[in-house]
Amino acid sequence: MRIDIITIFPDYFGPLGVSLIGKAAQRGDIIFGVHDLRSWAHDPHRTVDDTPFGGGPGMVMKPEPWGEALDAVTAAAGSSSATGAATGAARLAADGRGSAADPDLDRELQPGQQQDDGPQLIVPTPAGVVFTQAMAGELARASHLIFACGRYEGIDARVVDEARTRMPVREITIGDYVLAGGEPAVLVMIEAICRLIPGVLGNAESATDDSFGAGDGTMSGLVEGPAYTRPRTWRGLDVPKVLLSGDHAAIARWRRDHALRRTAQNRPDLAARLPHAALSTRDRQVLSEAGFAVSGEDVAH
Ligand code: JFE
Repeated sequence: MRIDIITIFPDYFGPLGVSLIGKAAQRGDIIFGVHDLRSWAHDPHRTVDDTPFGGGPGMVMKPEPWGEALDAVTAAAGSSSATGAATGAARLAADGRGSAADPDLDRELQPGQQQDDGPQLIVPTPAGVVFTQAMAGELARASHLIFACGRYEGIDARVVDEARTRMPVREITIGDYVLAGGEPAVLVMIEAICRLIPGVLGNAESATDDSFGAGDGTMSGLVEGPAYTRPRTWRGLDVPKVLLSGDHAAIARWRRDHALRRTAQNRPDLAARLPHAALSTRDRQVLSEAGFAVSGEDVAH
């Protein structure tokens, strides 16, 4: 997968060079291009913002540098350079101008990887659709993602309108809070997406192990229960006995009870969406004891 990021703060993306994602980039499984938007601002002050038409506070990002940046990044990626594993060295190009010179090598398709589907643009904004695990899974199958990081009060709306005439565009929020710009949202999305790319995570099963079977990290609608490791006793606190019992059915039941309890207490929004048919009598009892009103529990009186 190729990932381009356009930002006025390229240094913000240093963390992409470390941990799982840094290693995937070193292997060439992910090719990053981090581009300074000001490279496409041609006045002496390299201006990227201007006052809003219609009035109002703050500044808006000018469309011209964005148009040129997207032209350059879409052209430079070409077709086959976006399709998969690079054979060469790691790239985390913080080049300020677009890493236009990625060699256009023939590359084998990896299992689970599809043909080049061209670039798609992702624009973080508080006005976007909410980023989900399902969306991360879809984007992990893409061959080329371009992230556009706004600042100030956002980007002139014509940039997205024009981009939509030539590529898929998603405006995405990572949650209901207002950041000062798109950069942290892009780091969050890249982490969620890249851990789902086959081969990026050390243990291929781990990305789905964090589920209770949905395979998409959503745990069939439940949050995770608590986890423990050694020592068996720490500061007078014991690991729950059942986890040491070797009784796999009892362990599974205990984990499900705790996942149900935490979901009821912390995420009533998720608990309300649990499919009725997927809940056993025991499940309903656990939810009910955790203070969650299970629909239908008192129908038969
Ligand atoms: C930008 C800002 C006041 C935006 C247009 C670009 N989940 C999430 N929260 N915040 C963002 C994403 C985000 C993304 C991109 C951004 C915030 N800002 C700041 C300030 C109003 C805004 O709405 C600029």
